Formats: sequence, C-alpha cells, structure tokens
Amino acid sequence: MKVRRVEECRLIDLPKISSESGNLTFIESGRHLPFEYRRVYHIYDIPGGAIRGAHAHKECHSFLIAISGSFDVTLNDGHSTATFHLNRSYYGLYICPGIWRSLDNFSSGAVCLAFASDLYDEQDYWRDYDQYLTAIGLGKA
Ligand code: T46
Repeated sequence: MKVRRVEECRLIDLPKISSESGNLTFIESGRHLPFEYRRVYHIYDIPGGAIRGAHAHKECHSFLIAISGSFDVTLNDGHSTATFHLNRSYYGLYICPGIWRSLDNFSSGAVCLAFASDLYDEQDYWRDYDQYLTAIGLGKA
C-alpha cells in the first residue's frame, strides 16, 4: 500500500459566479477535483459536540465542503496532523486515501457535502486506529 501523507491533502477553491442576485458555485467531475467522483452525500442535523469520521479510507479519495455553517476536519497520517476549519461553500478540502480523518466543532445547522471517488464499500474503511497504524507500517512491534 502506498504510504500517504497529510501534506498531499489541501484546500481547493471552486469557481464562484457572483451576481446581484447571489452566488453560484459548481463542480465538474474530473475538472475541479483531483479525482473523478462516483458518489455524493451530505451529513446534516448534526448534534452539538458530535464527532464524525474517525476512520481512514483505503482507496477512496474525498472532497468535503461546508455547504452551510462550519466544522473542523483533523487529518492524521500517523506522523503528523493538520486541522482545517471549513466555513465557506466555495472551497473544500481534498483528502487522499490512507489518511485518518475526524470532523468536529460543528456549528448549529452545519451541512457537510462530500464527494467520493468510489461507491460506498465498508471494506474500504479502517475504523480502528491501531489497525490503521499497523496497515500503514506504524503499528506497535
Ligand atoms: C467523511 C464524512 C464526512 C452508506 O450507506 N453510504 C455512504 O455513502 C456513506 C458515506 C455511509 N453509509 C452508511 C455506513 C454507516 O452505516 O452510513 C453509516 C455512517 O457512515 P460513516 O461512518 O461513513 O459516516 P461518517 O459521517 O462518520 O463519515 C462519512 C464518510 O465515510 C467520511 O469519509 O469524511 O462522512
């Protein structure tokens, strides 16, 4: 398995068409994101203090947008961590495979819109942090 680093993940600005009647942002698969997306989902009605994610994907690339409200995304590759505060709908966070992610600090009414490179597959998840570290070669001896 290719070892991935947090540094491969990044914020990506999206097109923003502004007019007196409001703004419009769009995403074309394969053009604005570094992967072709096959699945779109959103998480919403998130209770205060909730944590989402807390897992890593083996092959799936992700792109997360705070389409409403705000939240934090903390990334961890076993060596380093980085936290991104998402609070605008005209940019998002690209997360490559093999990175542990946690989402928290959701504002009231926050909605996370997510694009994924693959269809949902539970086999693509590491949900146990120690198993994740072992899989990427950083497990306890
Ligand atoms: C991420 C955040 C933002 C499905 O049936 N289909 C789907 O496409 C997804 C994403 C989930 N599910 C089922 C699987 C579980 O029974 O919904 C349940 C919760 O899924 P999950 O633990 O993946 O939910 P989150 O919100 O913790 O994480 C998801 C993404 O997996 C994750 O990559 O960044 O949303």
